Amino acid sequence: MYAVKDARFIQEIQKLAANMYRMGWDERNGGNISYLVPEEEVRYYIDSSAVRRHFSMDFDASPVAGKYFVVTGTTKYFKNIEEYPEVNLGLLRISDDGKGYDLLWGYEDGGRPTSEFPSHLMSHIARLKIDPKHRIVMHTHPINTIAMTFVHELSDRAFTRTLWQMITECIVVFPEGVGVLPWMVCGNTEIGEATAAKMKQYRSVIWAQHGIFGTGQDPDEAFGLIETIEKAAEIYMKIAHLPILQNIKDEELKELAKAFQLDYRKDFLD
Ligand code: 2HA
Ligand code: ZN
Repeated sequence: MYAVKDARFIQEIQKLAANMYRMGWDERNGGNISYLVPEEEVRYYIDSSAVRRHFSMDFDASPVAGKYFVVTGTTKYFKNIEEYPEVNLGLLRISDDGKGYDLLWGYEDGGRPTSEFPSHLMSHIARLKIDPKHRIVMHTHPINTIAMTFVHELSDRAFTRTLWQMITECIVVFPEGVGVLPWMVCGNTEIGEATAAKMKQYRSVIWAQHGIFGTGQDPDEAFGLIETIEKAAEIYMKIAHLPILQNIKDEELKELAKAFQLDYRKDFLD
């Protein structure tokens, strides 16, 4: 058996968290990550019968029963994940009945998963139905995306259109658009259900005055998606109050979509 902290699936999350911290997105204990790891990768590192602690949940996660997740710990700081993975991360397996999970490694100071774990699991379940290769959910607090939710209309269509107009690449990176939720209390199953409902259409969901959920088939894809949205939002926040002399027109976005053969949200353009 190899040491868990040498596993690629742990090192990928350490690297991801360090990058997110350096982007300025994850102040203090802000943000959380959950990474679905296939059993064939886990078994070289874990004796799955050696359960350290059991937790119960107040919702049904049976669609991901038996699946393994690396999850950031509640109250833990992203800036410390790189140096102390065994305290700040946990490796869990969802129980066969979907009503709880077993801790197999990590949270060595007695910790537990992020308060947003219900939202993460519900998002995983929603994305896996659409994309069997889906693996990761990340939540973070990017500055300009949050700022934009104060001054911009919050419909999926209006928000997506503005982001698409900010950088030519945007419609290529997220042709399906972005979902947007109004401000809600976080950490509960209600926001989890609202987020997962949007995840049926989008890989990313913005929480007004809070942050963003991004998903993908691997850490790079999810990070790249959020990075692109955040950059577009930054441009918006730099120009929104200035007279605009030229911009990308809907007709031009359509030409681009044609050139790149994009399966995009056609009803989001005029
Ligand atoms: O983990 O970001 O939304 C802290 C948070 C809660
Ligand atoms: Zn948050």
